Amino acid sequence: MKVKNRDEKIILLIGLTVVAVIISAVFSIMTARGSVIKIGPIVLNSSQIAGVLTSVRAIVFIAMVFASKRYGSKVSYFVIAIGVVPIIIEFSHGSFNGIPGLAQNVSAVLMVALVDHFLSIAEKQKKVLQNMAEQDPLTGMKNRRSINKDIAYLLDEEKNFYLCYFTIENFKIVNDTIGRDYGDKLLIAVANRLQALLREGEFCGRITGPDFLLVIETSVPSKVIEERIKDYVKVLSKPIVIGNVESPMEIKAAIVKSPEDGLDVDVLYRHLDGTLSRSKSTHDKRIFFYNASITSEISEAFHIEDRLFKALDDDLLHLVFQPQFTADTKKLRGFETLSRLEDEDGTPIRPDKFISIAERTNLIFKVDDWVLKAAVEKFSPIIKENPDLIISVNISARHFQRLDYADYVLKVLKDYDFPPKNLEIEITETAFADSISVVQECLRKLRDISVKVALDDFGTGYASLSYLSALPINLLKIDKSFIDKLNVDGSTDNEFVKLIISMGHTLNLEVISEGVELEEQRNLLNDWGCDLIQGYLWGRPVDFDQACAIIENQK
Ligand code: G
Ligand code: G
Ligand code: MN
Repeated sequence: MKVKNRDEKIILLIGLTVVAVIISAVFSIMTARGSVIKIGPIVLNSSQIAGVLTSVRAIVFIAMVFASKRYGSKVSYFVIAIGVVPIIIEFSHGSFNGIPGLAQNVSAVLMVALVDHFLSIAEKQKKVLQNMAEQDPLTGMKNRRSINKDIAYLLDEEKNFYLCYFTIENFKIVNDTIGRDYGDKLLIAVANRLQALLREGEFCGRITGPDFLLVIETSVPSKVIEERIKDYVKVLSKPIVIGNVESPMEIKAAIVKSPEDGLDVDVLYRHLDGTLSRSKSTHDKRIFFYNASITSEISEAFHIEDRLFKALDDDLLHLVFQPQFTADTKKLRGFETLSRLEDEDGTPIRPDKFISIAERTNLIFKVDDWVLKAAVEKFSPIIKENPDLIISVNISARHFQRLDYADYVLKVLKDYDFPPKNLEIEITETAFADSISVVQECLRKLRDISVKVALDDFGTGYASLSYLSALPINLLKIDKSFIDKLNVDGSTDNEFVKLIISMGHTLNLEVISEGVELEEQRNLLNDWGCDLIQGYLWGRPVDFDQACAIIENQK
């Protein structure tokens, strides 16, 4: 395409040059001879003809400069110079008829120079704009647009290449805690590290935020490329020191190769995204190659998301309730509300699966709001008869991004006339991963209106004594994984569970054990002072009518 364009330009330039030379020749002859031309009734003398020819020639010169940036002006000067030669010769013979012609040639030179000058200014500006559109202003690297253009070129040329997407996993934390200026400097340092590593056949750019893309043009097998990428990850993962602040670098790399993994920029990026989201849930690896199972996981997630959407619209989501009892006397304390969803053919979709998919989209807000309303609505009349019963619901950590969440809960409770003291909100430790002060504020508001708060899956996350004592929590739920490991003959796991129970009591919290399946487990927990028990031993999750029957049986 490019070559054809250049050929066309050269042919045009040659054509224009011939025209200019002919005009110059006629011009010289006319001015030298002082001829008269008759075209029908029109009679033109030599100076009139010269005027017409000069104007036409000027237009041809301008066209030449436009036709070729490189040669247009030079060829014009050459043609003008040839035109001047006969005039100079005439001067040497003592004839000065050519003076007007000389003046016109001088003005032609000036005009060509002027047009050429403005054209090169315009060209420079175009280049600057083009650079701005294709350069990342922070790091000076190629931006997404530019790198996509290069990838499209490689695809067009049917080259073999790898795309390697590097992301700095801890960038958000660094940026939020140390500051944006520091964050910017960190990105520049990473860009420099990347660029310093580049070899022939490799180029890179910044896609967005802390995400960089390296393109390696080669057809060597993935195993060899993995070694090369390991080198990159090793260098990029070294802590970065700016001023006197050192930041660890948590780098993950996702890789796709073309043509095997895709023949289209969009498909390659989609596979990179899938590979990257797989990498987020794996903590002991840093380099991830795309494979087809990632696509099937993504399409399964799409399917579940679709099903969940439909379920919310058509009321297909439903609830089950798992009883909780006192560990010693098996007195009913209340129920944990758990949501259930089935596929079109009736097979259950695992709740941890659809909940985690809902959490990645904004559907979790709708799911949890629906669950809260449905649970409160169902149990509102029951609570009137059983004023000590506690109904707990699981709430995703993402709700705490809503500063008014406590007000929202209060409004729901009012709408369904449900006493706040009979509601318990279950949260997991991931709620504190983002901003503890916002969560604290929200939990405090909930406690102020007498809603209870339970800390779910305790022991599996980043349990820290300092936040535990700072948070307004009522109940610690010991995760099932610890209960599974209890041993009548004694073990370190036993000691760990004992420790959680006594720590909970020191902090004035009640403690419940989840997933209690065996009488021996219940005995141990009861001996150690665990307050409450939830598990298959005393009750599986049941539907609302069965839950009501359990309540009746207690009386
Ligand atoms: O019983 P079950 O397999 O449903 O629970 C799986 C996980 O899903 C548990 O961790 C539970 O807390 C969570 N879960 C169940 N229902 C809901 C819900 O309605 N909202 C949220 N956020 N989590 C739920
Ligand atoms: O994470 P959360 O605590 O909300 O999860 C409760 C989950 O544990 C639910 O999926 C519930 O069905 C399940 N569960 C509750 N008791 C038992 C039990 O005794 N054994 C097993 N295997 N699962 C249980
Ligand atoms: Mn729970």
